[in-house]
Amino acid sequence: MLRLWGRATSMNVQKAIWTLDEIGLAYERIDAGGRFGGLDKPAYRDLNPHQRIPTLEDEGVVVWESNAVVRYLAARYSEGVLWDRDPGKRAGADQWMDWMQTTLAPDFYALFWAVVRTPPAKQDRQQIKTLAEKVAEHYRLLDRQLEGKRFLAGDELSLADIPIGATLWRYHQMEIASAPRRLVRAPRRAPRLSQLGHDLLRGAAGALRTGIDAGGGKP
Ligand SMILES: N[C@@H](CCC(=O)N[C@@H](CS)C(=O)NCC(=O)O)C(=O)O
Repeated sequence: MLRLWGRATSMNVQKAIWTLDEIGLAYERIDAGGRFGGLDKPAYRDLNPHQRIPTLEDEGVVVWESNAVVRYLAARYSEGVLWDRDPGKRAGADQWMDWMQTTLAPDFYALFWAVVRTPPAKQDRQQIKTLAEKVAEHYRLLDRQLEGKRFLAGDELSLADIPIGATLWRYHQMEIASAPRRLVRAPRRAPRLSQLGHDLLRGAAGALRTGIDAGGGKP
């Protein structure tokens, strides 16, 4: 059986959980990282030299890096659906996955740490404002991309939506944290993205709800 390592509160693990559930695969998930620890154990390091979560094991295949996990699951188990057979169409979704990791994620994580991981008394409002504006700029770009479409790469859910949708989920968690809320309201200023977030979140795997119920976690 497929085995996924990583706590359900991690945004990167949630991408894998969402993909597994979206495809309808049976899997076992083992809590690791955060308060569960275990990433420094030699057995885990043998699986994932980077010692982060998620890590996926599938009958001798081991994949880490969340977006690589999403791609692997789609390619192996969702050909013609999440894994478009047309390389051009697939690239149309794939580019947004790389954009998420290289452009959105650095600013997004910085905002998350400034807002959620920094106690309110130590929060730097100017820093939060600057970071929130950077994230808002990224979300505005996504909003433009969504013009006339239901999802980021067309009218069907694609590989693009899962990593970016996971950030939206986490974003909504940030809003319910004790942060200066009005500083971090990017999706509200991006109505199409907000709608996408709403649709994705409504349809997203129950596991993502487990994440929010458990009160979030490190990104
Ligand atoms: N680029 C990596 C980042 C992996 C990462 O940093 N994962 C975090 C959780 S989201 C982690 O392992 N943190 C250590 C911990 O949870 O103990 C990916 O996308 O998989």
